[in-house]
Amino acid sequence: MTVAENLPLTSSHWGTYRARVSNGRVQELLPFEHDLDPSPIGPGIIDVQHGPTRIDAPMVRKSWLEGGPGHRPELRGVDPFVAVSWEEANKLVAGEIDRVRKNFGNQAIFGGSYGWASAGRFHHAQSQLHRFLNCAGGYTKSKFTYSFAAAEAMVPHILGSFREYLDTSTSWDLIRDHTELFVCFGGIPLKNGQISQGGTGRHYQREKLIAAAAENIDFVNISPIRADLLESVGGEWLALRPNTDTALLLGVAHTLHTEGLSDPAFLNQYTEGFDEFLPYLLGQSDGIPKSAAWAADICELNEDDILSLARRMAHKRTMISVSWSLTRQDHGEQAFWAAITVAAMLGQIGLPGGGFGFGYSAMNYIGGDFAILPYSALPQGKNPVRDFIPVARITDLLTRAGETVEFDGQTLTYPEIKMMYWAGGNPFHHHQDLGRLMEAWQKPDTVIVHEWCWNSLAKRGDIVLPCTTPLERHDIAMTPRDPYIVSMSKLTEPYAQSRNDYDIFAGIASELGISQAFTGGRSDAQWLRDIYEETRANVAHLGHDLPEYEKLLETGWHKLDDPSEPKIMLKDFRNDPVKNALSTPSGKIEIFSKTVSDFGYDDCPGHTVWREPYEWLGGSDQSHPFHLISNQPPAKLHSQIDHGSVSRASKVNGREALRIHPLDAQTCGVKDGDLVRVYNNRGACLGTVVTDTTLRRNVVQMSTGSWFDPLDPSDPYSLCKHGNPNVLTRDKGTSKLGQGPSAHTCLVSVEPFSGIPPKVTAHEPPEIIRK
Ligand SMILES: Nc1nc2c(c(=O)[nH]1)N[C@H]1C(S)=C(S)[C@@H](COP(=O)(O)OP(=O)(O)OC[C@H]3O[C@@H](n4cnc5c(=O)[nH]c(N)nc54)[C@H](O)[C@@H]3O)O[C@H]1N2
Ligand SMILES: Nc1nc2c(c(=O)[nH]1)N[C@H]1C(S)=C(S)[C@@H](COP(=O)(O)OP(=O)(O)OC[C@H]3O[C@@H](n4cnc5c(=O)[nH]c(N)nc54)[C@H](O)[C@@H]3O)O[C@H]1N2
Ligand SMILES: [Mo]
Repeated sequence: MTVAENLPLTSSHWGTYRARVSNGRVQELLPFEHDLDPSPIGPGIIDVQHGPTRIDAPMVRKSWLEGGPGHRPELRGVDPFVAVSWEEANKLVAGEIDRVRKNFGNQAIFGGSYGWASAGRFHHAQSQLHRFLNCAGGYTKSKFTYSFAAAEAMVPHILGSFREYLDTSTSWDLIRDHTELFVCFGGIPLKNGQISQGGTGRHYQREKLIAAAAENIDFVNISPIRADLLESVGGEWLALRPNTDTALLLGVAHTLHTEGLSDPAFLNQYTEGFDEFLPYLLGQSDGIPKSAAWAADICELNEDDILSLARRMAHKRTMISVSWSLTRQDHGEQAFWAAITVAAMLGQIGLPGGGFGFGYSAMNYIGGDFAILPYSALPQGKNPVRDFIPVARITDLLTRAGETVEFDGQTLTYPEIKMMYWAGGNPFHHHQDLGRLMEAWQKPDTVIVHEWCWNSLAKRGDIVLPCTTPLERHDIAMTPRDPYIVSMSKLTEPYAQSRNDYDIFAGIASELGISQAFTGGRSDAQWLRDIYEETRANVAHLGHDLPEYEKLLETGWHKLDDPSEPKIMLKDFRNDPVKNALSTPSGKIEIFSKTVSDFGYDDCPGHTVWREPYEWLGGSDQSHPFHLISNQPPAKLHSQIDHGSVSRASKVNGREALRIHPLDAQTCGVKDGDLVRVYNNRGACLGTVVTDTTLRRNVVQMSTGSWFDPLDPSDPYSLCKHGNPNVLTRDKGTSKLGQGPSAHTCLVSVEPFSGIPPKVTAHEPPEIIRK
C-alpha cells in the first residue's frame, strides 16, 4: 500500500479521490488508485471550499426581510442580503411555508427542484427536500429530466421502457468483439463520460473505446463537431447540419427498403406497425419519398455517402449510438424513434455488438458491466399534491397559472405558485431563455434556496440557507450504476455556519412541529448506517456480500463483482419474444404506436417523422447565420464549481470560449482571442473567440455552465458578460408528447464587441449587510 492509499476517500459524480488534509483544509485531492483515467474536475473545488464565494450564514434579501413575502425590487438579484441567525431563518421559512399552505394550499409550493446536487446516498439534496415537503403537506413537483425528457416520454411507447435500456446497453466488451461498424450520432464524447450520477469509482469509457477501435471497427461519426469522437479512433466524419439526424435516418431507412436490404423476418416477428410507417417512408402518404437524395438535401451531405452508409450498415454487424443531445432539440422525440426503426430494419437488435444504444459515453456507466441492485435510499413519504409539470415547463408554470398544457396524452393545468424551494439544482444554469425565466422569476412571493456558494441561483433567492459541501460531511457513494461503494469521509468541519441539508430541514421541521415525521427520531449518522445495512440485507438475497458497516468505514471502499455475463440489449426478447414480450401494447417494438397516434398531436404523429425544427440552418429565416451548440462543459459538471480553479483555467480571458470555424471567423471579422457578442432575438452574451477546424461550417459551440452574469441586473434581458449560452436558447417544449427542453435548437449571430470590455462579476458575492 502506498502512503496515498491510507488517505481518506471522497466521491463525486466525476470520480473518487483521496484527500490530503491539514490545518482543517483539504490541501490536495488525488485520484483513487483504481481509477486509471481520473477526471481533472475534482481538485477544482479546493480553492473555493473556503473564502468569499462561500455562503457563510443564513441570508435574507433586504427588501423581503423588511417588507415580507412579495416585497422585492424590480428584479431579484439586485438588492443586498442581510445575514441572520439560524434561529431567525428557521422561523422565517417555517412561517412562510405555513402562510402559503394555509392561504393557498400546498400546490402553491413548487418543490420540483430539478438538478444534480452532489454524490452521496444520504445527503442528496432533492431527496431531503422532497421528504421534508411531503411531511409539510406536499408540493407541486416536476416529471422527467433535462437530460432526455423527450425520450423519457417517447421511448416507453416504442420499447415499453426507457431507463431499462439505458441500464442494459450492450457491453463495450461485446462491441469490441463483434461490432464491425459503429455509427455514432453525436459521436462518443469522452468529455461526458467523466460523469456518472451518484458517484464514479473508475472511468472506463476511454479505455473501452480505444480497445474497440483497436479491433478494426469502422467508426462513422455523425456530428457537427468532429471532436465528438476521439481523433485517434479515426473513421469517417459526416458533418451533417445540426438537428437533421432524423432525416438522415429516414434516408437510410428508405435505402434499406428500396434496395431490399432490410430484414422482413425480424420486422414481422419483433415489431409492430411497419406497414403504417412505409407509406410515409416511400412518400405515398405525402408525395415526398424519404430517399437518400431527399435526406442529403436536408442534411447537406452527399447522397452517395448516405447510400453507402445504408449499404454498409446492412452488410456489417452494426451498432447505432444516438447521443442524448438529439433529444434536447425541437422534435427531440423523433431521432431515437428513427434510430430504433432503422435498427429494427437491420434486424440485428439482440445480437452481440448489433442493434442500437442510447448515448455511449454520455455518462461513464453506458456500456458498463454492473448489476442493477435494489439500493435503499431515504424514504420520500407520500405527496398528497397531484399537480406536476413536465420538468422544462418551469417558466410557463410561473407565467401561465390556470392555463393548460398537453403532455404525453394528458392535459395538465398549471397551478398558481406562491413559493419556490430549490435545493440541489440551478435553474439559472439549466433552463433555456434566461431572460424569460428572469421575468417569470419575479412572480412568486418567496424563493428559498439551499446553496453552498453565491452562484446565479443563490443571488436570486429571498432566503438563502448555507449548506455544506460533500467534503464536510460523512456519506456513502452508492449507486446501482457503478460497482464501487465508497465511504465518503468528513474531511473538514462545515464552513462557517453552513449546515447539512438534513440538519437545515430538521431545524425548520422543528419550527413547523413536524420534527418527528421528518427525522424519524434518527440522527444523520443513524440514517446512513440504516440505509447501508438495509441495502446490505437486500443484496445478500441476490448473492452479493457487502462488508459490514464498520468494515466499510475502515476499508473505505468495496467493489461489487462484475456480473457473470456481459450484457446484450434486448437479447431475451430476441430469444423469446412471446415469453419476454416488451411492455408495449403489442408486446413488440412499436414502429407505429397507436397510443401516440391516438393522442392526435400535430407535432408528434404515430410513427417517426421528419419535421423542420423551429430554427435551423436549412430554414427559410437565416437572419442569424450560425447554429449554436451549447453542449456539456469538459471542465466541470454543469454550473458546479464554475468559480474553482479547473473551470477558471478552461475560460479564455476570463470568459467562455466561443468556438468557430476559422473561415467563419474571417467572415465575421474576428480572430482568436477577440471578444465577441453572440446574439439573437432572445438575448446576448459575450465570449472569447477560439477558432477550431473540427467544427462544421456555420456551427458555433459554447459550453454551458458559466454563471449567468447580467451587465445590468435590473434588466431581465441584459447582456451576459460571462458567456452563458442559455440567454440565447429558446424555451419551447420538444413537442406535446415530451415537452422536453430544446436547447440544442438555436441560431445566433456573432459580431466583434466594441467598447470597453465589462468586468466579469459572476464569481463575486453580492452585497451583504451584517447586523
Ligand atoms: N443550453 C443548454 N442547457 C442545458 C443543457 C444543454 O445541453 N444545453 N443540458 C441540460 C442538462 S442535460 C442538465 S442535467 C441540466 C443540469 O442542471 P443542474 O443539475 O441544475 O445543474 P448543476 O450546476 O449541476 O446544479 C446543481 C446545483 O446543486 C448545488 N449543490 C451541490 N451539492 C449540493 C448539496 O449538497 N446541497 C445543496 N442544497 N445544493 C448542492 C450546486 O452548487 C449547483 O448549484 O442542465 C440542462 N441545461
Ligand atoms: N464533463 C461533463 N460531462 C457531462 C456533463 C457535464 O456537465 N460535464 N453532464 C452530464 C449530463 S447531465 C448529461 S445529460 C450528459 C449529456 O450527454 P449528451 O447529450 O451526449 O451531451 P452534449 O455534450 O450536449 O452533446 C454531445 C454532442 O452532441 C453533438 N450534437 C449537438 N447537436 C447535435 C445534432 O443535432 N446532431 C448530432 N448528430 N449531434 C449533435 C454535439 O456536438 C455534442 O458535443 O452528459 C453528462 N456528462
Ligand atoms: Mo443531464
